[in-house]
Amino acid sequence: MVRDRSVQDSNRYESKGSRTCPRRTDYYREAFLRLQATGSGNGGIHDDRTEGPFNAGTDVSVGLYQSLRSVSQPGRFGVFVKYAVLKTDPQSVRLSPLLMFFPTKVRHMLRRLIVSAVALLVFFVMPELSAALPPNVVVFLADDAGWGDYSQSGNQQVSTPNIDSIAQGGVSLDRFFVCPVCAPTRGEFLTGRYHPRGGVRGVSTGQERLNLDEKTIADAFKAAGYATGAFGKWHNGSQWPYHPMARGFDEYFGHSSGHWGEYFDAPLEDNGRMIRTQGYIVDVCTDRAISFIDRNKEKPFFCFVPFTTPHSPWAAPPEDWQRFKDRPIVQRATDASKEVLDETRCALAMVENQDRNVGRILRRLEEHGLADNTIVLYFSDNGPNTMRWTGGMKGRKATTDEGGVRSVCYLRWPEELPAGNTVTQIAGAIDLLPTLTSLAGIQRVGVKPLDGRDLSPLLRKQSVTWPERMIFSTWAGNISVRTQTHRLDNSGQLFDMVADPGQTKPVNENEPELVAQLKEAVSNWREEMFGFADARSKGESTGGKTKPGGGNAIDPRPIPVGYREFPITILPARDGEPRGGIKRSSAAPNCSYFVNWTSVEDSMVWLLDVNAAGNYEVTIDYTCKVADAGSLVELAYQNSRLTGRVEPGWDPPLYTNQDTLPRPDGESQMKEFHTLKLGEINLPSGQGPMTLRALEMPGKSVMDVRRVTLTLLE
Ligand SMILES: [Ca+2]
Repeated sequence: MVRDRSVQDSNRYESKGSRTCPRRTDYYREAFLRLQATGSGNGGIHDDRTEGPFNAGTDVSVGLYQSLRSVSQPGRFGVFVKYAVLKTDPQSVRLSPLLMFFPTKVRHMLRRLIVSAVALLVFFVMPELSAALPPNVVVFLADDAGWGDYSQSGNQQVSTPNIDSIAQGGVSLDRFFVCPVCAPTRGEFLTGRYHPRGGVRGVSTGQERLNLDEKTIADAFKAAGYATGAFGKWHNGSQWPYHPMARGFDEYFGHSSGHWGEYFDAPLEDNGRMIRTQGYIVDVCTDRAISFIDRNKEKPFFCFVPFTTPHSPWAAPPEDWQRFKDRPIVQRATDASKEVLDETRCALAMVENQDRNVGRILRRLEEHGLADNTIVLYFSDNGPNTMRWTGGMKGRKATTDEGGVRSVCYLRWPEELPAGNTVTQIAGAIDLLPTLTSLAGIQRVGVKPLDGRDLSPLLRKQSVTWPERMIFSTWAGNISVRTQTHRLDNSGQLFDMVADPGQTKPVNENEPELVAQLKEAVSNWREEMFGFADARSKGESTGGKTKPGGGNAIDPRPIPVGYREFPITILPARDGEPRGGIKRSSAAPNCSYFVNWTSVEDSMVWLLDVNAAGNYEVTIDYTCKVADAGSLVELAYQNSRLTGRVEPGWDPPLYTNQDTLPRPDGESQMKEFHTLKLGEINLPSGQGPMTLRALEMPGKSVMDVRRVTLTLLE
């Protein structure tokens, strides 16, 4: 297996032509060519089972390959020599015919001597080799943190030394643009392409899903032999094969929804199964990321840590809130009249908790001796979720103004990139896939054209020609476009972002040509993304193309069910449609549950696409007033039916231990749901609605429903 992998890697690495830094296999090959020349002078080490210079001395090669990861760690250099000598069969060393007259014993000794000499030589070139190891990658992604939420940005009300250290030890991308909301930014990070191309059109009800024909950055790192894991909020599709473990991640822990109602002792998904955790959600997800790093420290890894904060609910750990609850807020939002000071305090308290968790991971990289050869990236997915300090920029989350789409972006790689570098060229989330794959010297997977650029020449401070570019932002039918110097906002006003970074004085009259050029660019971009060139209100027909984002209509793409490799399908209320009197527990569907089920006329529906026909176990996470227990419910899909009773009654109070501040109106208070085993149903393959309704309702209501889970049985 190991040998196969080394050969695969040789092909993969070899095909990359434009690297500025030689990678593992180049050194590997070079070392062996050198060693061959130094060996017996007649082929050196040779393995007759394979051909070509690369495979010569395969066993030593394997030893070298396996040792490359460990040599970057102090005190482990000797492992290689021992391993190579033990591993190599001296009989595979071909000696010069001139030496053949020596007795067998002497020839064997000579062979062993050559192997040892080769091993020692490789040992001495190891320091050089270690510099060429593929870097690990750790990507931190904040949720709803604004550009202004860090001390590095000049916010004196918050202290983020660990996050700041990434910028100080590497590169800060000064004008880095993400999307106005969460799922689109994640889609752009994953694909290097503008999110409408990949079908990401909203943040809930299935609209957040990234089309299955898109390939992700994790696909690329996984294909290159990296261990890959994601720990936190996913938000680009929950059900397999939209699930992160079908999008290039070997493992996944967190929640795949747009927001989560429990930040303390949260129920979270552990590789497909819901489990109850203990502690604060960011601490818990960081624990899992650290465990992943510990388990994979011997091989290259790609560790994605999409934090769930400071997205609401307003729930900060008590020790962080204690520091902030009475803190004066003196740096205010651009529109200070709309700032809620306690929300600012809570957001910053959550950012400080996040900073502490970034520090835990950075320290663990140090402890493993991996810090120098690990690319660490930190950015956020949109502007701040409340009006708070943004350094004077206009806009917040969900707007296409500068403050809604500008994020910090810090990237360090101590072994390769100069520290303290500020890149002033505009850049964005679309650039991260081409940049990270280029830095790591790996190929991307997939052939669809990228919108992003490889920023690595800028990160390396190389002098390159860097053509002018435009970066587009869109949400809910609004589009703005940024050049290096200007922004045309969604209403067609042009701002000089150098002279007027707060977008206070339109300069349309002074720059009619630029206005016309950018308006045309927006029109073309809209046509390319959404299928129509004119600005129109959201919700209108788009002739089958991706609609502009916004709204909570159920996405028309059905929910895939029934894959042997991942038999569990979770159907949250978020992705279902309430009919009759049934309502969502909150206006934002993401962490909602169905309530007000008070009639046998009511139903809830999920549109499914059943891949594998077969028997499925059905469970329902529910609550039900004790007096109302005993309803007979029916789950129906095409001609299949399953009925069962809702019992026992289970009516816990809403949690009271979650909130530092009252949560936003659109978000539900959560409670402890109980899992009802409804039974087994045989589902035929194909598409159609799956309906849950009541046949008998002895009390005043049926139940509240958080999720239905289908598990394909053997
Ligand atoms: Ca967000």
